[in-house]
Amino acid sequence: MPFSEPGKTKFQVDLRRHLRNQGICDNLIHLICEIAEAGKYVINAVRTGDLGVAGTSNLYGEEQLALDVLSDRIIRKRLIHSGVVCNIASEEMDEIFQAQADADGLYSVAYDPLDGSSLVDVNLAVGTIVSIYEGCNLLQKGRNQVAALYILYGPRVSLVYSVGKGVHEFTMNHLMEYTLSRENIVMKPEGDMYSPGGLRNKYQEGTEKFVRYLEEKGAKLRYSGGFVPDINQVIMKGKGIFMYPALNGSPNGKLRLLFELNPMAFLVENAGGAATDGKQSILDLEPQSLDHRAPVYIGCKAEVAKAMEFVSGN
Ligand code: AFP
Repeated sequence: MPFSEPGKTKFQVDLRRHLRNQGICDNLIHLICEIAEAGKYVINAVRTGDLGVAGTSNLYGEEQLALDVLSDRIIRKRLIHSGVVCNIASEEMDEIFQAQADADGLYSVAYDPLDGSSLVDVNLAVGTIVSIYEGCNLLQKGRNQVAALYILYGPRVSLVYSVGKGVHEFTMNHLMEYTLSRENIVMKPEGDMYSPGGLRNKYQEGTEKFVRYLEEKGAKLRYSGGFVPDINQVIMKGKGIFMYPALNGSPNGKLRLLFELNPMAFLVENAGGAATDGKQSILDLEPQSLDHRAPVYIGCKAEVAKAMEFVSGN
């Protein structure tokens, strides 16, 4: 039974209450609420924290910012103390961390604590991305996720989640409480917006042709360089496509399957969209390693299908 029916005034529905209405187990409700709570400390760090470098680098050899390390520590501590997490993988950690031994009712979490952190010093929107599986195995297909969410730190702080029963948005109010702002979000079958990542002069032929197709049909270019705000724009406007394609010299693109693509593909598919690497659904990719990267075209079904046509050449 949705909380918000057309024409009915929406009373303030908090996250925990909405989760209880999803028919999921208490441990998963507790886990998602703990992650939401951690977001309050991350946004505080983003707004006031040190913008300098941490003096370390991550699994991908990328220089870590102090905010990357701090955000990662905030979220990891919350997960460990939640009591319902078995294994943890973070984009900022080199290997999987076991919070507790395998047992019934536990979950494993892969997360990017502060995606787009290099945008904070120019005051652009950034976000936390979270992928949740039952049990202890984090290297399984994204289709097996039991939940995915992101927290977007923009002009407003919003949290978007799905447990496989629709996609729902919560907005943080003046008391830093998350209240329901959009419920059962559904994307249009096609749209007129595109978000093209990567260097255009490194696009492969199929991608170049696809972008020309979009431009000729008058699609508007919207790209911030932050995966979370760019995907949020596609979901909330209900239209368009984001891509970070295979590039000449980088056949797997840039974005990470476990920490970025699987959770966003889970959310977009649950909102009626699609996500592909150009050949198959992102959610059906078998993760090969923690740092598995893949090309991505994600958004409205029609645009994603068109991208596959151009990219696969048939
Ligand atoms: P950072 O986390 O290093 O800032 O990268 C952000 C990101 O992983 C993702 O959020 C963007 O979609 C993508 O990189 C932008 O990459 P380009 O800067 O190459 O367009």
